[in-house]
Amino acid sequence: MTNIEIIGVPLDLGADHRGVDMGPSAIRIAGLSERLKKLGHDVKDVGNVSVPIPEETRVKNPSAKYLPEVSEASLDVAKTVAKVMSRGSLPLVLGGDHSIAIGTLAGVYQGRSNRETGVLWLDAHGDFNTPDITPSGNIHGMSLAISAGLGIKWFPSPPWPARSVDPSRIAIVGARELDPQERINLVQNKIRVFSMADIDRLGMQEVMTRAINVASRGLKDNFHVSFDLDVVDPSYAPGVGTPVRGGVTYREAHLAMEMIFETKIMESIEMVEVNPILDEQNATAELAVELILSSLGKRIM
Ligand SMILES: [Mn+2]
Repeated sequence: MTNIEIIGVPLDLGADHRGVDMGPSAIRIAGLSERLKKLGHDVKDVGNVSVPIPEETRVKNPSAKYLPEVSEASLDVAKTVAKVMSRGSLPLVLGGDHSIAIGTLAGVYQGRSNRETGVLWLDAHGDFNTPDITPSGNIHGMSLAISAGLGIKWFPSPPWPARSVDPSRIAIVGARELDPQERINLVQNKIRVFSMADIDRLGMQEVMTRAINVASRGLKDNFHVSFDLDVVDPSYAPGVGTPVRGGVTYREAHLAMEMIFETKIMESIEMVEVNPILDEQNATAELAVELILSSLGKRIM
């Protein structure tokens, strides 16, 4: 039994595209809290962090769109996540676009008494751009780089931790669409990327064994899970902001989550980029709930 606290972050400014702001509602409507309780967990929903909407603001810097707004929202997310961890609970953060990870990871860092965490980043993309190299200016494509310490110029410390994630403990799983400069950035920072090609050749079980080892330093330290629903093939997860075909299958996604549960050292988790406007009968939010349940102990037998 785990004490779980659900935090919604209906932010879409990092994607510069409407729809993912409704992600937290869609995931809740799919029965998240009741189904977690049925698994035997103690669940509390702390509600949504309040975030600005695009109608009330405008883009000032095209290479880091809505940066002041995203920074401010991230501070609130960080505070909320840190508070949940200080109560000994596991934060379950619902996005929103993937820029919310900047706040989540800063909060996890604080919750770990200012120690960097490791992270399993399940995503079709690397999210390892910076404002210097981004083709789109959308911060949801930069969140991992910023959390790994490449964002000090744009997210100055304090109040930001210089790094909230240890780059040697980052494992990206399921990548299949990287920007050219982003790829160079990943290589230069020695980030472990397990692409779809690796999953094809090695299988999901071997890839996850290796990825978990990277994130947890051989099961020696807790880690964070950042799950972008676009890692799953669009045939199973149509309701995402930036679908890319050739993703992981329904069973592979569950296997990954079941293996995460078996480690018993997942410390925090976020599910992001569910876009109900593009979804079919809430299938993607439903999948998000199922995957959360697998990561928290649901088994077939
Ligand atoms: Mn992402």
